[in-house]
Amino acid sequence: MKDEVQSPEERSAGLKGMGCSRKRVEDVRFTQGKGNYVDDIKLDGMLTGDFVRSPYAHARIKSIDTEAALAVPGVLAVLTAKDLEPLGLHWMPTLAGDKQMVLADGKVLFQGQEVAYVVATDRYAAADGVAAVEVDYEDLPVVTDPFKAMDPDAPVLREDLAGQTEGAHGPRRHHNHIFTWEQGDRAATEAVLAEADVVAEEMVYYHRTHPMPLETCGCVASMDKVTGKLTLWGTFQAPHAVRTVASLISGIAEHNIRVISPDIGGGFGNKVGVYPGYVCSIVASIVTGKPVKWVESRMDNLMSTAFARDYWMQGKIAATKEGKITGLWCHTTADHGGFDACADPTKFPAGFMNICTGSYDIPVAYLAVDGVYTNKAPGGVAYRCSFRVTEAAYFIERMIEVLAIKLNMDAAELRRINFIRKDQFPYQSALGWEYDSGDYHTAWEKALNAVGYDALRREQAARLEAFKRGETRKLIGIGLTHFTEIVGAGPVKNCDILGLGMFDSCEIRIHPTGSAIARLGTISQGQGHATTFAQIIASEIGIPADDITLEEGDTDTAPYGLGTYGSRSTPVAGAATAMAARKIRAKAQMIAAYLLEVHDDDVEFDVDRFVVKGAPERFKTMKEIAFASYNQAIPGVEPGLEAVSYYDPPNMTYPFGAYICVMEIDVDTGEHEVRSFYALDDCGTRINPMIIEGQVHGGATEGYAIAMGQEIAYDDMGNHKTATLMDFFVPTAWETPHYTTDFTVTPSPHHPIGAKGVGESPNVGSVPCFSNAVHDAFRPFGLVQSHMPHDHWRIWKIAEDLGLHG
Ligand code: PCD
Repeated sequence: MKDEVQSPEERSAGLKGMGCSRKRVEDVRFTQGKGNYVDDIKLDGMLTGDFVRSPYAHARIKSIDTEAALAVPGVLAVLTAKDLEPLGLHWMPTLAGDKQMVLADGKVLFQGQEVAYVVATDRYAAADGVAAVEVDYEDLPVVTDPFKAMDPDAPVLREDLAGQTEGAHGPRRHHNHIFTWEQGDRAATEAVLAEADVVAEEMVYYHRTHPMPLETCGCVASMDKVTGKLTLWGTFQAPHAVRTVASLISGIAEHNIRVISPDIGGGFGNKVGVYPGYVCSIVASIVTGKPVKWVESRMDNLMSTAFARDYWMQGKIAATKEGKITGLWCHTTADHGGFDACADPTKFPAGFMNICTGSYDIPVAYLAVDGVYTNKAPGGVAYRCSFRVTEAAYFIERMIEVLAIKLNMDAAELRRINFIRKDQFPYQSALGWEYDSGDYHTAWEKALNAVGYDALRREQAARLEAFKRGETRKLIGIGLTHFTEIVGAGPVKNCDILGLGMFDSCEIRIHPTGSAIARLGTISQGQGHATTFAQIIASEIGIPADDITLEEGDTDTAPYGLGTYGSRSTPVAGAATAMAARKIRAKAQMIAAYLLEVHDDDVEFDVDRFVVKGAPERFKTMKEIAFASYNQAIPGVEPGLEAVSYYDPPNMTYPFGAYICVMEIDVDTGEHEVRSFYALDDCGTRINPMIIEGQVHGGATEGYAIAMGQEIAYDDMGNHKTATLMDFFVPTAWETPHYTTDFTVTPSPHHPIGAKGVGESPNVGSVPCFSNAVHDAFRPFGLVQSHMPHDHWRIWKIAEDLGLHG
């Protein structure tokens, strides 16, 4: 057989296992238009639901008249809070311990809020019905500024919370206050600040933005009145959690609910939460006895489902004259909109914002976060970052630059002086995390060398001189960032969502002929899980990745898992995959030993087979072993070859990266050109280098959008100003910079294959990098801090304010 003459290296290459840039198996269907998204689902007699949304940001609802709407041909029902109230479904719990109106109950708190749900035979009839619903509003004073929201006489937004001084995360100080979250040692940090040689202080704002997946959120609910079973297809990043929550709030037994996430066109955190559209569609299906589809429009999506960021971070950073950081202080005001619907693990009301000491060895630190209600959409989702890590990274990477200015130091050098050293890992941070592994100095030197840092600084200085001489109107900015992520939630002991511990799972079944199916508790939204997780199994048990089907997202078949967000799939479900595969390998070893008539310990694994130690010509391939497990009675061994693993990670993983951006800025027009962008990522063991590169390109492009133009903006009346793609900047291929990717490999010591997550890293790292480049260009003229997004106008305004327009 050909097989037997192949070298182990050849056999190994044939598996397309870990480390192989295997082509994405998903793309065969995606590139041919054969994906199956929620809106592709068409069921017999299926109805459509659509929302009447509030034009006001804050108003009392005096009446809702549905009569004209019900007369529209094709309209079957119009649901309002009054209809949901007897079912106890007019409000629903949020993931953050708050509650949220499903349909406006007496008042509205943000523009675009769901007021009534129209059910009709098709989308057009539903739209006509929506237009015919008459709502009588009485407008109320609006608060869009989180600081003004805390004024003593600010309007009361959440009347339902009147008199409640205790919130889900401790005492509330004011009627628009949600929580205060404190971490670290305040007294020690303040003492350090008081005595420090140098203290740099700045307000760093990370503006409100939106994940904006290409596919908006949606679902199809189908209640089968005969069997009593509810099937819910939807764009869910956590299908099992949706099933449990749906059961708890609807009272339908969990085994009678089947949740299916079909193909998803990007999630980015937007599809983690539970939205009114899901609840209303389920109710409508129960009421009408027909399947009901609800799919958001682009405006619906940008106006009402999960925004991201909106953190005002006041920082103080202390250092010695030589630049050694001695302490960090941060007070954050978090604008949560009308309801606290953040998607964070329960015990972390500000997510993992306490990773804000970043890549630096900072002995003492203090963080306080105040969550505040305003008349904006709810959400606060971890848009391509593990629960506020991107805010934390932006904060510290700006504070480092601000400190470098104060110290009159090179910011690359300042970072170098303060990095956590390789020998300090596992590293205990001042704000409570244990970083698993890292080698920041090596990554940093590699990055600086790769871009030719010293030469770049010389070029920048020469350009500055030319600018001053009037020979050019373009400045050069060099943006530096070294970020540390925290991904893979993650230890069940401190991470849960609505009480569900954040483990994850994988089940593997080997078929008699040696091919396999694996099912996971996670769900790909474009990341390529079907490609990469099969690669882990291929390397672990020696079955070619091409012979492994990978399935996710159907709660009737997949093992329970907490889903995909927070770059947790590789750290948690990826670990479960390796562990389940190892169970299979252990059983295969027993079978092989039996077949080869030797003791279990006398065979060893070799790529795709077990060989007798010292007698390499005597072996059984995994294919043979698989068949034997189904066709032979093996004493003491159960038939079949299957395993499942539920994995509770002992710690999170801490990927990191060194990013450098070179930008040209036109002082007169405010236009910029990204001349180069270098991204070095360390995500431990790399499963699929090509997919990693794709992740970095995608995440960095989202980061580019956020830093350079994208925002969710409101006017003083709470009108949403950026609810279409005319106003909300999404880069096309035209604007997207060119990226150079690179890597180092520092495995995670506690992960079975040493892998860390990577999907979020490029968003976390690139935003401060782009922003620092803009700031750096104007540093010689005294710019210290200017808020994102750095669109052309805002950059022009920096130059104007600095007097550079003459
Ligand atoms: N990897 C490899 N290696 C390593 C790592 C990793 O290979 N070392 C790969 C894996 O396997 C996959 C990816 O890569 O495939 C990713 O991974 P991760 O990091 O683990 O992650 P995941 O979990 O899977 O995912 C998640 C993420 C997130 S979070 C986000 S936002 C985003 C990212 O992912 N999203 C998305 N990316 C992406 N892509 C796409 N395409 N789409 C989408 O949607 Mo959140 O929290 O949700 O916000």
